[in-house]
Amino acid sequence: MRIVVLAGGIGGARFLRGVKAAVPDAEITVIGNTGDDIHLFGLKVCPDLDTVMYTLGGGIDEDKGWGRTGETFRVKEELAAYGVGPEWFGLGDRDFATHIVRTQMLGAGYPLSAVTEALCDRWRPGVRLIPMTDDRVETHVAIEEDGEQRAVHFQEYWVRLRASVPAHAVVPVGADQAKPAPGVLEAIADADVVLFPPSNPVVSIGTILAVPGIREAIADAGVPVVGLSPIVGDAPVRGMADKVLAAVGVEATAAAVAQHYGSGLLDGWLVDTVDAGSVAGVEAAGIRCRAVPLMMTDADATAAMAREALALAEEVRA
Ligand code: FO1
Repeated sequence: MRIVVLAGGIGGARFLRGVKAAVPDAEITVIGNTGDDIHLFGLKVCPDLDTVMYTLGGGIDEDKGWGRTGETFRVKEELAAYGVGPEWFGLGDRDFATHIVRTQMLGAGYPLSAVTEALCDRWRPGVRLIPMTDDRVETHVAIEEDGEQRAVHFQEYWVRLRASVPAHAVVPVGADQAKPAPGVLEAIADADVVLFPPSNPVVSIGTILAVPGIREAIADAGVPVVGLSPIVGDAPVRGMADKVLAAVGVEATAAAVAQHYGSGLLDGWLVDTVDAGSVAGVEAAGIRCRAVPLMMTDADATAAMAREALALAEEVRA
């Protein structure tokens, strides 16, 4: 079975573990969000690609959900001693090596998709990980801080400001000019099923869908497209998805997120059992919906979620 998964960072990476456990023989292609990418200290950092790579490759810091396990921060401390920041973004020593290799290869002319493949040669994540595009896309957030409006990089909004200031707009700068990376459209066309993990629908999956051609390819693929709600009981399972949903005028409910994707894209939607009351409304909007446990508390629970998503895909296909 060929499965395509659109993935952001922590939620997407953890769900992917469940997919691998549920269908060990599947050929899984992950289309990774690169809108969170940031240039720091002259280096290209790709948080979501790295989170998927480290999580599936066994190198992730399990507590934080990002960065490397057993990490130290000597380089960051030395940079701070020179007065060089930002101090609010935690790049560890081991992680730095990844960004150095990536930046060196990009400087030598390799596209990000080829660089990601090379990095994955070390981590062997057991999936094919492709960035959504080789072109530069950067998510910016229009915020209001100290009475002034300005646009900041998504990481500044997310990590420095902890999404605590009002966000008026979320803009994937460069997405409209970006082309899907090699292999993205082919993987979608060849897929048996497309899954949207419980990732952020605006800044993760929304950014991937903003690359011209990807949304259309998924809608036209003629295969079941099934998503899992990142909102449980009217709050994000983790992260601050509610803040960016408000910025795009979408209510933070499982049903509203399904309708935000829309029946033109989504065939099936899983909500948590606490949101069972929203199933009828989602179905009325033309999206097949089931209520199942959606908390990724451990490996078994996550694999069960993946199995439910694939079962719903089969129901839709029949
Ligand atoms: N998230 C944080 O909350 N604080 C950090 O200092 C931080 C550093 C960081 C470094 C490398 C990396 O790959 C991810 C990192 N993240 C950090 C996670 C990241 O900012 C976001 O969670 C994702 O971009 C959202 O998907």
